[in-house]
Amino acid sequence: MRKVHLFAAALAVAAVSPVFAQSFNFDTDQSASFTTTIASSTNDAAANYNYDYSTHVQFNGPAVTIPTAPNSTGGTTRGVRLAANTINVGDTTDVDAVAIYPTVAPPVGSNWEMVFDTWINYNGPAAGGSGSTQGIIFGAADTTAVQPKLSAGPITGTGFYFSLMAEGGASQDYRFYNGTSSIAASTTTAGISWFGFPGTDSVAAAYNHLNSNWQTFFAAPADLPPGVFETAGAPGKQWITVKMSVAGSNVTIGIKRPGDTTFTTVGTATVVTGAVQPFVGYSDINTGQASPIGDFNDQFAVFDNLSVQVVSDASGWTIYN
Ligand SMILES: [Ca+2]
Ligand SMILES: [Ca+2]
Ligand SMILES: [Ca+2]
Repeated sequence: MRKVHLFAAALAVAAVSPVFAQSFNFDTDQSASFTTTIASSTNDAAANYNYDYSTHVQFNGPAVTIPTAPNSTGGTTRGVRLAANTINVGDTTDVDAVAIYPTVAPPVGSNWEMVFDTWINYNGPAAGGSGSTQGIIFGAADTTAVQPKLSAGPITGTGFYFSLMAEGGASQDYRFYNGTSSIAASTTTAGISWFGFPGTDSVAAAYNHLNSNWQTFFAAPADLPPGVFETAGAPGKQWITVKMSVAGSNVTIGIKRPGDTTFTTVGTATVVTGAVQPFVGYSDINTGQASPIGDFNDQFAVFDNLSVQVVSDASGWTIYN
């Protein structure tokens, strides 16, 4: 009887105490806890780890005011700002991207999750402006040397990642990349299902912001006050919270929109195993740059309140086996 009680007590403790957890609010410069990996032969991407996003002044399009992130406390307004293909004026050499890997140790377990707030900004009004189509990326790789980027052919490394385009400007705004040794840069890779569609098909329609599921999920507001969300079907210019839950080779993507109290599952995917280095990032999808130059200031994503935690780890239970 006594043995049973001890076992129950151990279970209760394990249930409320993640095996591993790491979180960042970026209210101070936490760059020392990250590896910054830039996918650009010309270094045309950047990470600012202590950016005061309340200072952003929109150059092109309706005025934008970025408030404190949904999971911040005390109204703080600092996060990590990622930008790509806007650092070197006139540089259209290659597709640019930047990824930041929290220096997680020990490596994440078989069941883990990453959660973050993100504001994906863009130049121009609803549907964007010149060269506005860029997006966030998030996933995991086998090493921090992997340089995830969009529309650039296979990427050397093992891992997977997802992308969300800011303003629906691509024919495939919701993407999935996955692979061993070479992460396949295909927008129609089997194994992803957005809102349960298209399953194992390679039909790309579900990846477009014009798809009815995305139009409903990111519905256009009845009015369009300046500084808030403005493009139906796309996540940009508002705070969303993303949760990527990994259970072995199964990944679930959940999103909280402004005001949501629970995550809505928007995607499920089958991924390679062995990707133990989580990352978030930002990428252009082509080599061209926005014009005029002032638009560069509007092209970025902010991440705040990033956490990575092992939610259950079979290895931690060996003592009870
Ligand atoms: Ca913050
Ligand atoms: Ca460039
Ligand atoms: Ca689109």
